[in-house]
Amino acid sequence: MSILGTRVIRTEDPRFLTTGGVYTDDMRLAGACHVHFVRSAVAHARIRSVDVSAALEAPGVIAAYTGADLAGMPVPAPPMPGMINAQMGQSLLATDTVRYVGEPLAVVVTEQRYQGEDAGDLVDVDYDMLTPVIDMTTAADDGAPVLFPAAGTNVAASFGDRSALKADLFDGCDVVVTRTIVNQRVAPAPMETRAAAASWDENGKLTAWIPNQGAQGTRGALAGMLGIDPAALRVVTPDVGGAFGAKFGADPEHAVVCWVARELGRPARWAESRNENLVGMTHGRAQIQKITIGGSRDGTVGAYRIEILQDSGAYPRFGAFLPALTILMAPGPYALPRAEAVATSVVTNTTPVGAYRGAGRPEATAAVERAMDLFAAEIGADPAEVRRKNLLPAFTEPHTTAFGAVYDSGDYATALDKALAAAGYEDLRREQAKRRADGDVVQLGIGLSCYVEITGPGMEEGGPRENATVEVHPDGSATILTGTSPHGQGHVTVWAMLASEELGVPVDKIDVKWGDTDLIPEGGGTGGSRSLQQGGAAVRQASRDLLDVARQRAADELEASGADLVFDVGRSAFAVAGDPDAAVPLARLAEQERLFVRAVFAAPGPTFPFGAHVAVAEVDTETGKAMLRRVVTVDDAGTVINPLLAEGQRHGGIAQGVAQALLEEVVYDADGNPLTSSFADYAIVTATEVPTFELAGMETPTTYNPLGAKGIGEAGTIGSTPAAQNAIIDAVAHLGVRHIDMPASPQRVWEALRAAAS
Ligand code: MCN
Repeated sequence: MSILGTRVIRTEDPRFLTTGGVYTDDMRLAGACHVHFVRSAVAHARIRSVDVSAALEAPGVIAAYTGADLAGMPVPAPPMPGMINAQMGQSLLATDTVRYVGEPLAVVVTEQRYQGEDAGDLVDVDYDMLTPVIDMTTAADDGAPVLFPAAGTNVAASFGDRSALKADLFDGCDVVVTRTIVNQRVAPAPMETRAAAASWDENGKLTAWIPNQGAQGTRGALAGMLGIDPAALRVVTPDVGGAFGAKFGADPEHAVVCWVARELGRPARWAESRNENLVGMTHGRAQIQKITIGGSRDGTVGAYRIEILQDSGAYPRFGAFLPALTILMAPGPYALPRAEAVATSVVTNTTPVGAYRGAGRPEATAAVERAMDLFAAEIGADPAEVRRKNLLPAFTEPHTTAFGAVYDSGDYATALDKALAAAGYEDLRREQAKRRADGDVVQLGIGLSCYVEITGPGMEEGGPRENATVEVHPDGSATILTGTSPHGQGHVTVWAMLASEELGVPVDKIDVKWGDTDLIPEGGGTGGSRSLQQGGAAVRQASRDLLDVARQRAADELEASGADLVFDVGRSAFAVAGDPDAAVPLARLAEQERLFVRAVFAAPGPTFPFGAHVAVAEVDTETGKAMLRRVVTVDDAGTVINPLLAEGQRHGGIAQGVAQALLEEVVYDADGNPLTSSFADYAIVTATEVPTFELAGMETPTTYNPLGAKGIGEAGTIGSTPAAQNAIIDAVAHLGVRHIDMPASPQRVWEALRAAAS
């Protein structure tokens, strides 16, 4: 029986549950000093002076540095040069201008960590205040203060041609609805905050321990910021306590820690506080979307347009590029005869925006799913019927959308039907009708969302790819080296399952290594839910290639022809066909000479998982309090290799997705002061706010990799947000409410009810 598709329990967990993980902050580094960042207290100002003299006198202080000390360091252009305004790079420490509260502008270096907290308070910064730009809607206005005078504009990037938008796009539509909606800024808030430890050896080689999503990408980013040859840098990834997209590459703080270690000639380390994390780590989402949808009264959509405004924060990072992904996925799973999308990314005096679980695709789904509900409400139709009417028919050959996405395979209507059936949709509508008729204080809402998303995108020439090395040892164990970088996804278990399936080596005798650039110089890391379909596929390929090498060795050993040998997975041995006693185990073939193979799997393209979510909410019409009662989902990620892990990914994703709909929001005041810089103010989701999720199964394999697998890591986040938001709005729709922005806090719901009543 195949091990694939079975619920193998995570082999990672015994260690986590007994001795515990070893995170960057746990790395022992003899003689290390501690770096403490002094961060801007204001959103926008010229720095008149930074006086570190008092800090230098404080106990335990070894050194203090300001932007002036690092002035010679490179200022890397934002990522995706050519698309993003190259004049908007960030110095490692702010030199003349600070552009957001929390921007690092100086460091104090101390013997003990606590000493840095105290000494940092003694650094005296004299600011010359500038008018901040906080509201993204006014950032591009004439006369708005410009963050980067050299750029002469606050526009970091534009996507699509606004002047080409068609005036007649909605001609012929019986009904046209338009609405501006907010996809609010949220914080990734991983359990482990950012950290770094750095040490240079006598030959000038740097080793940097950093929690990240891909050591190779981190090495490239770090080398760029330090102006050193990547070959002179080894990045090691210790255990990582969650990343959610925000630990890709490297941040200025990581480079500063490395710089300090070189400057002082001793190891240096840093671990940020929760407070720092909430203002210092990139945020996610942060879009305002103007959506317009039109169609006929029978429920057929004729045209759809989305105009996106993206807040990139103070320095364009991946966030400035997010709208490109939103546009790519704008039509979702629907066959929209006419569709248009444009986007502008602006800089504001707020924390930079980066990737956060789903990165651009949840924003696309939220927009089109709100549009479907607005349209359905306008024509008085059932939202499920409107969706079904407009979904693309099932396809097995690639389908190219108007926005250039090539969907590999899909069966969206079946996903919707399965989700509706699992939820008992008709019964829910009956229950809703009854409560409405009875005028109950607590009303019931049913929210739907259909989604398709892109996983494993890659800009590499020749398509996305990943490498794996598989080695069998003389003692019968095996080692896998992978270019992916798990931080909670369970690759150790699944990569071992994949190799075990081919080689017959038991899962618990397979060691999986990643995240050390000396050991594994190349790799794409983990993001975009790419790992299984590319990294996992590489493990299978390397395992099969290894069998080819081993077959030849076995043939020599058994004095038989390779063609006459069969591989007996149960015994992990080659045997002569028809003579099972004439056999040689793989382990023995590794005795004379190492038995290993490195393979690169190249995918023909990204894959497009899809699904449908149904959320059921109760809303107290007197207080505005919304409670999520059920979340029923179908998330089709092709062939599932380990259902336990895939379901775990769905659980985590759904929780983070509904959190955006219900609770989470990064808020600034008008001066750019963050109002949500602790967990007392940033309402991160907890188990209390979510029901037990009901997961229905559906697997439509892809032909893009031999596993048939698509990504599952972000799907839950993408489908659940609009389902939960739509459910809350649906609960009060009969009272005249058409839209409530996220998070649907009691205050917002209550205000919407008041506005509808008047
Ligand atoms: N899997 C499977 N069958 C499939 C698809 C996936 O069994 N058809 C399994 C895989 O073997 C793997 C897991 O599910 O163990 C997720 O695989 P995949 O969808 O390939 O996603 P990645 O491993 O590339 O994970 C990335 C994704 C992203 S982009 C974010 S953001 C995210 C997420 O994963 N961040 C996470 N899940 C997270 N989970 C944790 N605990 N922490 C994070 O920071």
